[in-house]
Amino acid sequence: LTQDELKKIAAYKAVEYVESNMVLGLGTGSTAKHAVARIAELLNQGKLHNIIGIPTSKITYDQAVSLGIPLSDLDSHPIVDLAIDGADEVDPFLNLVKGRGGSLLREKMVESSCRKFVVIVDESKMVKHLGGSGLAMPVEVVPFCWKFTAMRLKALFEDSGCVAKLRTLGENESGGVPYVTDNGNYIVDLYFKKDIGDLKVASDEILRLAGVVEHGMFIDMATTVIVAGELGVTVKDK
Ligand code: DER
Repeated sequence: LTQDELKKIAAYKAVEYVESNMVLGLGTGSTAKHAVARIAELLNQGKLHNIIGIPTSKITYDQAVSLGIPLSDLDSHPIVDLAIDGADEVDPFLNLVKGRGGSLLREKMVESSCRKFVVIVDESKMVKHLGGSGLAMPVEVVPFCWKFTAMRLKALFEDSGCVAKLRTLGENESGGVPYVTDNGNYIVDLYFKKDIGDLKVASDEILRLAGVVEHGMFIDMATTVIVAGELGVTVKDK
Protein backbone atom coordinates (compact mmCIF):
# COMPACT_ATOMS: atom_id res chain seq x y z
CA LEU A 1 0.00 0.00 0.00
CA THR A 2 1.30 3.47 -0.84
CA GLN A 3 1.45 6.16 1.86
CA ASP A 4 -1.45 7.96 0.20
CA GLU A 5 -3.56 4.79 0.25
CA LEU A 6 -2.85 4.45 3.99
CA LYS A 7 -3.89 8.10 4.49
CA LYS A 8 -7.12 7.41 2.60
CA ILE A 9 -7.86 4.31 4.72
CA ALA A 10 -7.41 6.31 7.94
CA ALA A 11 -9.53 9.15 6.57
CA TYR A 12 -12.43 6.89 5.54
CA LYS A 13 -12.35 5.20 8.95
CA ALA A 14 -12.62 8.59 10.65
CA VAL A 15 -15.62 9.58 8.53
CA GLU A 16 -17.49 6.63 10.06
CA TYR A 17 -17.76 8.87 13.18
CA VAL A 18 -19.70 11.47 11.18
CA GLU A 19 -23.47 11.58 11.74
CA SER A 20 -26.13 13.73 10.05
CA ASN A 21 -26.84 17.14 11.61
CA MET A 22 -23.23 17.48 12.85
CA VAL A 23 -21.09 20.62 12.77
CA LEU A 24 -17.76 19.29 11.47
CA GLY A 25 -14.25 20.73 11.72
CA LEU A 26 -12.62 20.07 8.34
CA GLY A 27 -8.86 19.56 8.64
CA THR A 28 -6.01 20.56 6.34
CA GLY A 29 -3.36 18.51 4.57
CA SER A 30 -2.93 15.48 2.34
CA THR A 31 -4.68 13.13 4.81
CA ALA A 32 -7.57 15.39 5.81
CA LYS A 33 -8.20 16.04 2.11
CA HIS A 34 -9.43 12.45 1.78
CA ALA A 35 -11.81 12.88 4.73
CA VAL A 36 -13.30 16.04 3.21
CA ALA A 37 -13.79 14.24 -0.12
CA ARG A 38 -15.43 11.27 1.62
CA ILE A 39 -17.84 13.52 3.55
CA ALA A 40 -18.85 15.22 0.29
CA GLU A 41 -19.34 11.81 -1.34
CA LEU A 42 -21.69 10.63 1.45
CA LEU A 43 -23.59 13.94 1.31
CA ASN A 44 -24.04 13.59 -2.44
CA GLN A 45 -25.17 9.97 -2.03
CA GLY A 46 -27.80 11.13 0.48
CA LYS A 47 -26.19 8.95 3.17
CA LEU A 48 -25.43 12.09 5.24
CA HIS A 49 -27.52 15.26 5.48
CA ASN A 50 -27.61 18.62 7.23
CA ILE A 51 -23.84 18.78 7.71
CA ILE A 52 -22.13 22.14 8.36
CA GLY A 53 -18.37 22.26 7.71
CA ILE A 54 -15.97 24.58 9.54
CA PRO A 55 -12.79 24.70 7.40
CA THR A 56 -9.37 25.02 9.07
CA SER A 57 -7.71 26.79 6.11
CA LYS A 58 -8.43 28.62 2.90
CA ILE A 59 -7.29 25.58 0.93
CA THR A 60 -9.79 23.34 2.75
CA TYR A 61 -12.45 26.02 2.32
CA ASP A 62 -11.82 25.93 -1.46
CA GLN A 63 -11.90 22.11 -1.55
CA ALA A 64 -15.16 21.99 0.44
CA VAL A 65 -16.79 24.67 -1.75
CA SER A 66 -15.78 22.80 -4.90
CA LEU A 67 -17.35 19.61 -3.48
CA GLY A 68 -20.57 21.33 -2.36
CA ILE A 69 -20.17 20.92 1.42
CA PRO A 70 -22.21 23.63 3.22
CA LEU A 71 -19.78 25.81 5.22
CA SER A 72 -19.85 28.21 8.13
CA ASP A 73 -17.38 29.50 10.74
CA LEU A 74 -16.67 29.54 14.49
CA ASP A 75 -18.45 32.88 14.95
CA SER A 76 -21.70 31.19 13.93
CA HIS A 77 -20.87 27.76 15.36
CA PRO A 78 -18.61 28.08 18.41
CA ILE A 79 -19.21 24.44 19.36
CA VAL A 80 -18.01 21.85 16.86
CA ASP A 81 -19.32 18.29 17.22
CA LEU A 82 -16.43 16.52 15.53
CA ALA A 83 -13.18 17.59 13.90
CA ILE A 84 -11.13 15.33 11.63
CA ASP A 85 -7.53 16.33 10.84
CA GLY A 86 -4.10 14.97 10.13
CA ALA A 87 -0.92 15.40 12.17
CA ASP A 88 2.82 15.56 11.57
CA GLU A 89 3.75 13.64 14.72
CA VAL A 90 1.76 11.66 17.36
CA ASP A 91 3.29 10.62 20.69
CA PRO A 92 2.09 7.71 22.91
CA PHE A 93 -0.14 10.14 24.87
CA LEU A 94 -1.86 11.31 21.66
CA ASN A 95 -0.13 14.69 21.82
CA LEU A 96 0.52 16.06 18.34
CA VAL A 97 2.78 18.19 16.26
CA LYS A 98 0.82 19.96 13.56
CA GLY A 99 1.41 22.89 11.25
CA ARG A 100 3.95 21.71 8.74
CA GLY A 101 1.22 22.58 6.23
CA GLY A 102 1.02 26.06 7.74
CA SER A 103 -2.56 25.95 9.07
CA LEU A 104 -1.90 25.44 12.79
CA LEU A 105 -3.68 28.55 14.11
CA ARG A 106 -7.06 28.00 12.50
CA GLU A 107 -6.75 24.25 13.13
CA LYS A 108 -6.08 24.81 16.84
CA MET A 109 -8.98 27.31 17.08
CA VAL A 110 -11.40 24.79 15.55
CA GLU A 111 -10.00 21.70 17.24
CA SER A 112 -9.80 23.20 20.72
CA SER A 113 -13.54 23.94 20.57
CA CYS A 114 -14.77 20.55 19.47
CA ARG A 115 -16.38 17.73 21.41
CA LYS A 116 -14.47 15.03 19.55
CA PHE A 117 -11.17 15.48 17.70
CA VAL A 118 -10.27 12.48 15.53
CA VAL A 119 -6.71 12.52 14.17
CA ILE A 120 -5.89 10.54 11.03
CA VAL A 121 -2.34 9.45 10.24
CA ASP A 122 -0.33 6.85 8.43
CA GLU A 123 2.02 4.91 10.71
CA SER A 124 5.05 7.03 9.73
CA LYS A 125 3.75 9.82 11.99
CA MET A 126 4.01 7.84 15.26
CA VAL A 127 6.92 8.99 17.47
CA LYS A 128 8.20 8.37 21.01
CA HIS A 129 8.62 12.07 21.83
CA LEU A 130 7.38 15.18 20.03
CA GLY A 131 10.06 17.32 18.46
CA GLY A 132 12.73 14.64 18.69
CA SER A 133 12.44 13.61 15.06
CA GLY A 134 14.55 16.55 13.93
CA LEU A 135 11.62 17.75 11.84
CA ALA A 136 10.03 21.17 12.16
CA MET A 137 8.07 22.36 15.19
CA PRO A 138 6.13 25.26 13.65
CA VAL A 139 5.52 28.54 15.53
CA GLU A 140 3.29 31.22 13.97
CA VAL A 141 4.73 34.69 14.68
CA VAL A 142 3.79 38.24 13.70
CA PRO A 143 5.94 39.57 10.84
CA PHE A 144 7.02 42.59 12.91
CA CYS A 145 10.62 41.93 14.06
CA TRP A 146 10.29 38.22 13.40
CA LYS A 147 14.10 37.85 13.77
CA PHE A 148 13.80 39.12 17.34
CA THR A 149 11.10 36.55 18.08
CA ALA A 150 13.06 33.75 16.37
CA MET A 151 16.09 34.63 18.50
CA ARG A 152 14.03 34.48 21.70
CA LEU A 153 12.46 31.15 20.66
CA LYS A 154 15.91 29.69 20.02
CA ALA A 155 17.12 30.93 23.41
CA LEU A 156 14.23 29.13 25.15
CA PHE A 157 15.52 25.78 23.96
CA GLU A 158 19.26 26.35 23.98
CA ASP A 159 19.91 23.10 25.85
CA SER A 160 17.87 21.15 23.29
CA GLY A 161 20.21 22.44 20.57
CA CYS A 162 17.45 24.44 18.96
CA VAL A 163 17.72 25.99 15.50
CA ALA A 164 15.05 28.55 14.49
CA LYS A 165 14.40 29.10 10.76
CA LEU A 166 11.93 31.41 9.00
CA ARG A 167 9.75 29.34 6.67
CA THR A 168 10.16 30.55 3.09
CA LEU A 169 8.62 29.72 -0.27
CA GLY A 170 11.10 27.62 -2.22
CA GLU A 171 14.53 26.86 -0.83
CA ASN A 172 17.13 29.13 -2.41
CA GLU A 173 20.32 30.75 -1.13
CA SER A 174 18.80 34.21 -0.66
CA GLY A 175 16.44 32.63 1.90
CA GLY A 176 13.51 33.13 -0.43
CA VAL A 177 10.20 34.89 0.13
CA PRO A 178 8.65 34.38 3.60
CA TYR A 179 5.71 31.97 3.71
CA VAL A 180 2.61 33.95 4.80
CA THR A 181 -0.16 32.11 6.67
CA ASP A 182 -3.92 32.51 6.03
CA ASN A 183 -3.81 35.01 8.89
CA GLY A 184 -1.03 37.19 7.39
CA ASN A 185 1.65 35.94 9.78
CA TYR A 186 5.02 34.22 9.34
CA ILE A 187 6.12 30.80 10.56
CA VAL A 188 9.39 30.19 12.41
CA ASP A 189 10.22 26.48 12.36
CA LEU A 190 12.11 25.15 15.38
CA TYR A 191 14.42 22.15 15.00
CA PHE A 192 15.60 20.27 18.09
CA LYS A 193 18.56 17.94 18.46
CA LYS A 194 16.84 16.12 21.32
CA ASP A 195 13.28 15.98 22.62
CA ILE A 196 11.97 19.02 24.46
CA GLY A 197 10.96 17.46 27.79
CA ASP A 198 7.80 18.73 29.45
CA LEU A 199 5.50 19.83 26.63
CA LYS A 200 3.26 22.02 28.80
CA VAL A 201 6.26 23.95 30.14
CA ALA A 202 7.57 24.40 26.59
CA SER A 203 4.13 25.48 25.39
CA ASP A 204 3.72 28.10 28.14
CA GLU A 205 7.21 29.51 27.57
CA ILE A 206 6.59 29.84 23.82
CA LEU A 207 3.16 31.46 24.20
CA ARG A 208 4.43 33.99 26.76
CA LEU A 209 6.70 35.59 24.16
CA ALA A 210 5.02 38.73 22.78
CA GLY A 211 5.21 38.30 19.02
CA VAL A 212 4.27 34.63 19.09
CA VAL A 213 0.75 33.88 17.85
CA GLU A 214 0.54 30.08 18.32
CA HIS A 215 2.67 26.92 18.13
CA GLY A 216 2.21 23.49 16.57
CA MET A 217 2.04 21.36 19.73
CA PHE A 218 -1.53 20.12 20.22
CA ILE A 219 -1.37 18.86 23.81
CA ASP A 220 -4.27 16.85 25.33
CA MET A 221 -6.51 17.74 22.39
CA ALA A 222 -6.96 14.58 20.32
CA THR A 223 -9.70 12.26 21.60
CA THR A 224 -9.00 9.52 19.05
CA VAL A 225 -6.09 8.76 16.73
CA ILE A 226 -6.62 6.46 13.75
CA VAL A 227 -3.36 4.97 12.48
CA ALA A 228 -3.26 3.20 9.11
CA GLY A 229 -0.33 0.82 8.68
CA GLU A 230 0.76 -2.04 6.45
CA LEU A 231 -0.74 -4.50 8.96
CA GLY A 232 -4.10 -2.70 9.22
CA VAL A 233 -5.83 0.18 10.97
CA THR A 234 -5.45 0.88 14.71
CA VAL A 235 -7.83 3.13 16.65
CA LYS A 236 -6.31 4.70 19.77
CA ASP A 237 -8.77 6.35 22.14
CA LYS A 238 -7.71 8.82 24.82
O1 DER B 1 -0.17 21.30 8.71
C1 DER B 1 -1.01 20.63 9.31
O2 DER B 1 -1.43 20.92 10.45
C2 DER B 1 -1.46 19.32 8.69
O3 DER B 1 -2.70 18.93 9.22
C3 DER B 1 -0.40 18.28 9.02
O4 DER B 1 -0.29 18.20 10.42
C4 DER B 1 -0.69 16.92 8.44
O5 DER B 1 -0.57 17.02 7.05
P1 DER B 1 -0.46 15.70 6.17
O6 DER B 1 -1.73 14.91 6.45
O7 DER B 1 -0.40 16.23 4.76
O8 DER B 1 0.78 14.96 6.58
